[in-house]
Amino acid sequence: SCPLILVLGDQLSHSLSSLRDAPDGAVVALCEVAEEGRYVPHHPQKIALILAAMRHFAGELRAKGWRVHYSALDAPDNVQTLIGEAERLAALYGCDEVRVTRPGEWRLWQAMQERRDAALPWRLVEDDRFYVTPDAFADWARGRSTLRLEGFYREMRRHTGLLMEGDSPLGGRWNFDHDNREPLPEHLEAPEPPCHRRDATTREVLVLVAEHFGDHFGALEGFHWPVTRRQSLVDLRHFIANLLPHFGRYQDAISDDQPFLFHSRLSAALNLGLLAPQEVCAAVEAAYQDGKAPLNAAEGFIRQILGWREYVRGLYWTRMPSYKRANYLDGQRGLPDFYWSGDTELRCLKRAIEMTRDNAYAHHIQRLMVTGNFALLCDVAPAALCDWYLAVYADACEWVELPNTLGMVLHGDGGLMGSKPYCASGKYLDRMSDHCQRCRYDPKRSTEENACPLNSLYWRFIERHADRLADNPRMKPILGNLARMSDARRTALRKRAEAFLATLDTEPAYGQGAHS
Ligand code: FAD
Ligand code: DLZ
Repeated sequence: SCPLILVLGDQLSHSLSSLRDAPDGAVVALCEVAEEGRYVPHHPQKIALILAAMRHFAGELRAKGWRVHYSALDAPDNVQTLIGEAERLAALYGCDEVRVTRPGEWRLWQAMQERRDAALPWRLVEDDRFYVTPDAFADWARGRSTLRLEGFYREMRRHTGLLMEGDSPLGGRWNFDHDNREPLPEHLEAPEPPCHRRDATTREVLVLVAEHFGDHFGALEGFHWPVTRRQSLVDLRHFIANLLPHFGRYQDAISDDQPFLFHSRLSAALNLGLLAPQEVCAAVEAAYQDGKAPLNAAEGFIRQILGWREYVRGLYWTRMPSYKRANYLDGQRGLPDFYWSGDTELRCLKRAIEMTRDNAYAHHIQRLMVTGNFALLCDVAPAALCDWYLAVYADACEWVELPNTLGMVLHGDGGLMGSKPYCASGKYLDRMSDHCQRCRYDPKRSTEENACPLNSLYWRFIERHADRLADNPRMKPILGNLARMSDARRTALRKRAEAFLATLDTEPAYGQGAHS
């Protein structure tokens, strides 16, 4: 007898805990199943990335001597769910347990936990590819009234020694955000991302995905994700050599025609396990120490991975499953239809959605301050927005998507993650992007027919939540501005916002996501 080791599509690391100390004869299973492709309508590039990476990883495991069973999506006996297929294979190979590393979603974790004492028991092992385990995060969180990133991040810097000089941060500061808020200068162009060769395996997957998931939102043509560790390392080297030096400075910039700017595009490779966060942070620290990147860039980047990425994962595992139901600002609107087409006259949203469609990617500020901010100002229901973010990005895994969407974008957790809602008017977009110059709406106007809708929506949002936000010291100046506004101005803003909202076609409002 022997275990069946189920390796999921985002567990493609040779150091994976479930593969450690496996007895001779253990069978490793990788299963392509329709259910994982459809529980939200994933972007075809995301599905192609995962299946191509799984197929390449299976090949590498075989080459290392593992006994591997690979269930292809169109295999006739495939039962098309992860649990069902693993149990079928365990029976087929006479295995006495299914072993799996903690999955990245509560949905699967719970289903697996429920089978711990079944006739064919499932055994979950901790995923130690992160800096912090959920238990260690829970220890840190215990007894704290707020769980802000900053405190967690400092502790992580001390713990790892990254960018530290003894007990002090290099450069004397923990945070160089102040230097990292420049819009893009007019003629600065970021280098193109590396173009990876599509071998026969990848080409086969692209055909398969077009056939099975061609009805999902998203274009396949521009697929250029790294599908192996080797290709991921090419992307990492490209980032360090060509992008990191500018990363900090233009971290918050938004461009009408450059989708990637100086961002790394490493999130998908990291989340699938093709790269380890530790090696990425070490490479960035080394680039700083070799004088190849300034400190504000290195610190800004390391904070995203050592700080935000670990922090949101900790929150996810300590707060689920109730976290997913939180809706502090009571958003009830369905998702505007144009999130699935880009068919809107708001230039910033149009471009962010088109880039998402073409690349299965939008950078952080587009996610937070364009598609996120608009949904926040329009009271979109968290479940509707979360399903969209989980579907459309190649890097989307619920452990990282949910806290970012529900917590950071929608303030749905009432301030656990962010000390105030990240709401912004058209002025912010005008300052940080070049969209407004090409938009039919004017960011400097608020109530006229050609006024940027974000301006009136912003004040409607502040008015609607004034009571909830009154005790928040960071909201006081904005609430003061609202209080000083004349009644006539307030009414005009409210009217303009309501008139705009009435023109939005939305999916039916719903309180529960498709896969809740
Ligand atoms: P870079 O800008 O180059 O940043 C470097 C790395 O830092 C990223 O690769 C990522 O691993 C990490 N990182 C940066 N910001 C965050 C963050 N806020 N939380 C966690 N890690 C971060 N990231 C995902 O990996 N998967 C998601 O499903 C996801 N959903 C998001 C949804 C919303 C609404 C928002 C606002 C953010 C989301 N993010 C998500 C975080 C972030 O936007 C992406 O990690 C980033 O845009 C990926 O592009 P990049 O690799 O070029 O990032
Ligand atoms: C996202 C995804 C997709 C589209 N397909 C598969 C698949 O066929 N087989 C698989 O093992 N994993 C897939 N995944 C990733 C899983 O959805 C992911 O492992 C869980 O959501 C937990 O993070």
